[in-house]
Amino acid sequence: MKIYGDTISPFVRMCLVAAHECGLAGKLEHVKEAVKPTLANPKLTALSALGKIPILETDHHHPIYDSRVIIEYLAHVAGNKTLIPDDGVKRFRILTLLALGQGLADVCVAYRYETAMRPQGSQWADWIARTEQRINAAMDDMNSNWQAELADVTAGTIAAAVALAYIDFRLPAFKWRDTRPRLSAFHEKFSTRESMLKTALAAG
Ligand SMILES: N[C@@H](CCC(=O)N[C@@H](CS)C(=O)NCC(=O)O)C(=O)O
Repeated sequence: MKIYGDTISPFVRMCLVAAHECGLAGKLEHVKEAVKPTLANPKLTALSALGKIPILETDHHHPIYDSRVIIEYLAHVAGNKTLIPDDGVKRFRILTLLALGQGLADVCVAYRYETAMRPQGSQWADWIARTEQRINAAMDDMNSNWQAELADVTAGTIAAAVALAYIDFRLPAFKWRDTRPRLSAFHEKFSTRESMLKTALAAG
């Protein structure tokens, strides 16, 4: 299997962390492919009309995306039943935490595009303010309402941990730890996992 993308993308990193947690990292070749929001990458658009990363190419050359589907595929291939549990109540709680973590990453990437890549003078102040609120609200929710789920290693906690690491790396002005001690403790512990260390942004 191959996975296309750059670890700086939180969505790519979520998949790489999931691969480690499933014991599949050794079977997944990481093909580094960068993206720009205003330029199509022909290698990627040949695999996915959307041209976004990550894209996984199976051993039978079928493209799979997006990151949520790739994580589910990896868990399926590994026979892993803990990343996305089968049990109804637990399953949908974890999938909702996954949506929260991926949604947080999504707005953070959009915020970065708007504030660091869009030409000065074309930036939309109201959108920036609303997006800051959204980022803070998502982290407040994680800190207040997900304590039980944050104790386990699941697709949900992988998404949360990687989204927070992206904020540390790209949007450090958020200083999110100060008012969120439970989320901070979760992240500190989760970041020591081998899956996180092996995919650390500094590790390339
Ligand atoms: N929902 C997608 C989001 C993927 C995504 O937004 N990837 C960004 C990089 S972090 C990308 O490819 N951006 C390039 C573009 O928008 O053309 C997923 O979960 O995989």
